[in-house]
Amino acid sequence: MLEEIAISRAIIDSYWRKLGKILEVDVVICGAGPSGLVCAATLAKKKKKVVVFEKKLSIGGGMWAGGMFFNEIVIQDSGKKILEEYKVRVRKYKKNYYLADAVECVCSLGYHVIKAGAIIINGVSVEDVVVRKSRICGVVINWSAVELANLHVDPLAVKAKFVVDATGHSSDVVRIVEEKSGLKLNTKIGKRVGERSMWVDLAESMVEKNTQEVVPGLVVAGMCANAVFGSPRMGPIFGGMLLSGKRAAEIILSKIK
Ligand code: 48F
Repeated sequence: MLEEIAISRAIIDSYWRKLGKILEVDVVICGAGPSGLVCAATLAKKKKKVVVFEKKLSIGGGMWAGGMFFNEIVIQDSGKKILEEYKVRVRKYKKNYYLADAVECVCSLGYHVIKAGAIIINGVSVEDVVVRKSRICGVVINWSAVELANLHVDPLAVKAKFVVDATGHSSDVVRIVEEKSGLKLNTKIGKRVGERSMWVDLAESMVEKNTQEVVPGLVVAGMCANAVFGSPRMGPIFGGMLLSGKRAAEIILSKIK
């Protein structure tokens, strides 16, 4: 016989343990879009303790819907190799243009993130950071539903050696750091430069270079990196996002003790 209370207790006990595990981690990744997911999988494969906070219920960010809900994504040679590492089936369209099913991409990336040992917490937003001695050393989180309902509920904090802003166009974490920390970003103006209009080739070539530690302890990845450094958007091509996620992980791996 199945009991209602046993189900509730199983969920509470297990979630409680999960939350306990993520209070102090090596890396917090903010946002489970393509760049955040690749970053998480790359770090977790190297045995780093990783948690991904995703404000929506679903992971995948802008990857589900390809371009304008046509759920096919385009990638170039460099991105193709990464998708294949994650067992996504890639089809050639023409030289240097490949296609993959958008849903298969998100599911495969998510599967590998979890199997590599990273923990994904969905429905939770990063709403602030913790700063000590001019270094970002954690994030402040709350249920996304709290923000949606405009409730006055205080958040909780999580400690991390590194934080990755992979929140996409909105670059939420960098905005918070800029507004509240008094720290200067390592961009040419010391602040977020802002995203430029679409220019696929330039945007894709810049995103990996823009993937950097912008203030001590905070690395930017994916579309956030282009928004912070003033590069263009690229639309529904995803190679740069995947490469940026990998690059963010490599930067952290080279610095983390
Ligand atoms: O937007 P998103 O997919 O970011 P990305 O990895 O990829 C960008 C592409 O999807 C596309 C593009 C190029 O191909 O231009 O847009 O850079 O994923 C960002 C994720 O972060 C979540 C958001 O819901 C999304 O799933 N997110 C945003 N703000 C927060 C957040 C926040 N404050 N806390 C937690 N998650």
